[in-house]
Order: sequence, then C-alpha cells, then structure tokens
Amino acid sequence: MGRVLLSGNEAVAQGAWEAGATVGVGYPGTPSTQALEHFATLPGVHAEWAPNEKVALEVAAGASFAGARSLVTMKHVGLNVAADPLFTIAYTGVRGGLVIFVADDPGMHSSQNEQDSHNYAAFARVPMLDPSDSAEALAFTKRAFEISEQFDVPVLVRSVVRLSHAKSLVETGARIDPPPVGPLKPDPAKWVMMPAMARCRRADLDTRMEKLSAFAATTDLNRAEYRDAALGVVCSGVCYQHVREALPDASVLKLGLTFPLSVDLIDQFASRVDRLIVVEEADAYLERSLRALGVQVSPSGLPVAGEITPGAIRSAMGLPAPVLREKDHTLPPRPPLMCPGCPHRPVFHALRKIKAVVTGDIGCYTLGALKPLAAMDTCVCMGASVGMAHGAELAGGVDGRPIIGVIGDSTFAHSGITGLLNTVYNGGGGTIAILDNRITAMTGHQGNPVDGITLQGRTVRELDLEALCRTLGVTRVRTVDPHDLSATENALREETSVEDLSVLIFRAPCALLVKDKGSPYAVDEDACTACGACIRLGCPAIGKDERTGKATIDVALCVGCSQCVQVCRFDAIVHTGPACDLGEV
Ligand SMILES: Cc1ncc(C[n+]2csc(CCOP(=O)(O)OP(=O)(O)O)c2C)c(N)n1
Repeated sequence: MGRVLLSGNEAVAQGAWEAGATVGVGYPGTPSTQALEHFATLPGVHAEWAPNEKVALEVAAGASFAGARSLVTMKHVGLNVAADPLFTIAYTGVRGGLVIFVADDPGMHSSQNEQDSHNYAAFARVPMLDPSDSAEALAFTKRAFEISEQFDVPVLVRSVVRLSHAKSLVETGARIDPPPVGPLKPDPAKWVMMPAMARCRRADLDTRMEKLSAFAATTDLNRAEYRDAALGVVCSGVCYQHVREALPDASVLKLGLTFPLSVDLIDQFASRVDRLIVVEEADAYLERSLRALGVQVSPSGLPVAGEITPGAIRSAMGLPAPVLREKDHTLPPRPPLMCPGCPHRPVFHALRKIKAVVTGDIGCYTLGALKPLAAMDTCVCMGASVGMAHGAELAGGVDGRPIIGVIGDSTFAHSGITGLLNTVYNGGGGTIAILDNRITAMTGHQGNPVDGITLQGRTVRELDLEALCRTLGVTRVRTVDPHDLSATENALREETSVEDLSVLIFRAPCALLVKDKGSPYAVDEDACTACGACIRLGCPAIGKDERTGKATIDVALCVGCSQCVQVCRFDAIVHTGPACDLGEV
C-alpha cells in the first residue's frame, strides 16, 4: 500500500485486485495486454489467457454467475469478438461483479481499425466508465465492480493508448472481501435466455437503464469544473487531460460515466457556458449523444479520426500551438520489419516466388505484406485468412494462381479453426499455412493453446495442431521447418498443385525465443556479385554497400540463421563461427 507509479493498465489490474476480484481472463491486444499480465502477478487470483475474447468473456461470466468478482480484458476489436455474449449478458446481469476492460486505439498505433467502444456501451446498454489517469483507472475499476453488483449489469471500463501505457501516481489500498452474493439458487428467468425469459429480462433492462440514468445524474464520477463561461468543453478519459493542458481557462464537464449520460447534468452545464464544444477521439459518440438530447453543440473543428493532442485542440481553437519538445529531436523513421532470424520470412519469400495469392491474417507475419517480401494480398481481422482463401476459391480463383491462407498459431486458435472447419465442411480445396512460431509474438510473447504456455505458468498440454487439423477433416497435413528454404518452397509448390485441401504447418520458434544465437555471417566481397538475392529477403541485418552495390551484414544484428546463405547462389555469405541452434522442430 502507498503511492506508486502505475500505468493505466496496471492500475486497472490493481483496482480489480483491491475490489476483491479473484478471476481475470482476457486475450492479448495492444494497448490492453499488461492489464491482465499485471493482474496475474497479484496474490490470490486466477488469471488466464483465453483463445479469444468471446471465450474470455464467457469464462468471466461463468465466474460471475458462480459468485466471483471477475475481470475481462481486451483491445477494442476484441470487443467485436466478445459482442455476442456481451449483448446477452447485458440481459442476464451478474452475480459477482463483472468488469470488462477495453482499450481503444485512436490513431491506430497497432490496430487494423479505429473504433470507439462507447458505441458498444450504448448499443448493449451497459454502463461505461472513462478514467483519465492511472489514479482514476484504479478507483473507477473498483467502482465498476460496485456498480456491476448494485445494478446487476456488466460494466465496461474504457482506456486508450495514452492512459494504458503512461504511468502516473496512484494510491494503492488494501484488498477487500467483496460483499457475499448469497447462495446460488436456480433462476432460469434470469440466466436462461430463451425468448420467453429474454423478453422479461428485456423489460428489466429498461428498468435498470432508468435507475442507471438517475445514478448518472448524481454520481461523483462526473464533474463540472466552472471557469471562464465563454467556452465549455464536454470530454471524458484522456481527452480531459488534453483539454486542461490546451485550454486551462475553459469550463469543463468531465464525464467519468459516459454511458448512460445525465441529461440534467449536461443541460445544466450547457446553460452556464456561452459556447459548448465536445472534445473526443475516433468518433463523435458524445457529440451525437448531446445533439440527440437537444444540446446546442458548436463544431470543435477537430478531426473525427485519429488521436487528439493538446496542440490539435489549440490550433482548432485558433490559438498558437505549444512548441512541442519532440520536434527538437525527431527520430529517423524506422519501418517495421521482421526480426533477423524470423521463421516467417522464408515462407513469404517462397510465397512471392510461387506467385501465390495470399489471404493474410494478423500477427508479426502481416509484415510479409511489406516490401521487399510483398507477398500478402489481404489482411482484415483475426481468422479471416482461412475463410477468405475459401471465398476466393469459390469465386473461381485469381488468374489461375495458387491461393494460400496464411495464419499464425495464436490467430489460428483465436478464430482460424472454425474457418478451416467451414472449408472442410463445404468441400473446399486450397492450402492453409499455419505459421507456428510457438508464441503469440506480436503482442509481446504471450502463451496460447498451441504452445501450451499459460499466463500463470501452470503445466498444461500443448495443442497437437497436426492432429487437430486431421480431426477437422484435412487429410493433407504436413509439418515443415521454415528455416529450410527449399523444403518450404517445395512444400508450397507441391501442396498448391493438388486439388485437395491441405494444411502446411511451418514450425520454428520465434527468433526472440532462440537463446543460443549463432555467430554472425559475413559477406565475402570477392564472391558477392551484387545480385541482390539476399537483400530481397528483407532481413534488417543485411544492407547494401552504396558504392559497390554488394551486400553487407551487420554483425550486431545477424543471428546466424543462415536464411541468406540459402538464397546466395555464389557462396558469398560465409560463416565464421559455430552454427545457430534454431530450436527443435
Ligand atoms: C480481435 C483481436 N484481438 C486481438 C488482436 C491483437 N493481436 C494482433 S495479432 C495477435 C496475435 C498474433 O499471434 P500469432 O498469430 O501467433 O502470430 P505472431 O505474431 O506470433 O507471428 C493479436 C493478439 C487483434 N488484432 N484482434
């Protein structure tokens, strides 16, 4: 207990722990990931990664049904996956408090789209709390558990990148024993959502909304700060910090509870300022809601898309923007690249060679879409690669080129399995490449069912991918070491030349898991013909001597994986030390 610096994510975890939550479930996704990772380190809790967000929410709902306070964590797109149970858990309500922490990514720092999760709160009719710093992240999460039990409803706590990842001071407290929820009695009218029961719960949901609206009118989660009456700003979450920094004299209505909104509170604030604007990111949820309530909102001049900064607010107001310190030391641009020794690289190298049409997926391997590999044609959402490959085949294919769905191990477990089942069920062909690098790499090396590494280090069985694919009905299942470039290319050529559906499992550990790096390679300048074959691998360790056009190898980056040696036809890449042990296949 005491004052400590915590990130918003850590503070949410701490808040859940102090509230007595004993179960935490989630699926990794930037910027939410560290919330559950931190929760897992706290005493007296069970925390686990689920294969996807829908399962995570269902596990937490089960724990809530059985009486435990439970926390669910995910990024904004994860809420799309969890939306199905969410909308009906809004009907059933809870027993133990159920809090869903969702982290949005305005500006798409690491996401495939930009969503404002406020819309989910309004759509599903569940309350949403919007902390604006780590102290509030902790306090609001605790309050969210109370609100959940008080109003018999799951509660959303929303974050964004700047809250999730920035650290600020919090006062930590003791863990409480939550009030007992009483013995579990059969109650199908509350928990079995068949139409007759659901219709009654729908009516309960409307009654609950009335109670929540009354709560919104009085709760101290919302705060009106009156300063200069010339301008009033309505905002929530991190935007509050930006508004205070950019417009220190403005009056501010800071909404900590962003669904439901209090009409009275907003009307009162609007009546006390001459001009009212809304500052929010990624969507106009608040502005639309205020207009729907009949509040006169002046245009803020801010863009709807992307992140808001204090500078953007000031320039939208016609004020001189503060001089940003970052401008003094701008970093050189560093395009994202697969790591040296990445086992995904040879697969994309081969896919490019065989001129495949690649329906891709989300993970480190999405970088295969970028030059020089440039061997991915689509990337939509987790799991989409498998269904899209089948759909492209149904459409008659693309210029007779092989169609290959490429998906990572975690992504396959998340939502690729049902896609593959669909292709088998409907008699589809084509090839699916599962890039099994033994980890969920992109989000920071979380375990998943394929590698059998659990969040709290329990001993479990790892998934037998080959057996799973065969059980789903795929008869052609092959395992290939992607570091063997010719084996990789041959397997892709062979499997795409037959009609039957096939699965190729490219298995080799993520380069960052390989502890014993080999000694680096070097270029024999005399033998190098500057053909550029090794450079086309896109390895960050390989460069080009601008003067001679010949390849160079950065010894500080090279891990000795030998991929470049295999593409060099002139034996110009030489090994000077012991070979790299790239792990067992
Ligand atoms: C619905 C959803 N949840 C979470 C994420 C965040 N996310 C992006 S890729 C990824 C997993 C990638 O792991 P894997 O498929 O094993 O590929 P790797 O990065 O290891 O190559 C996750 C969790 C997301 N984009 N969408």
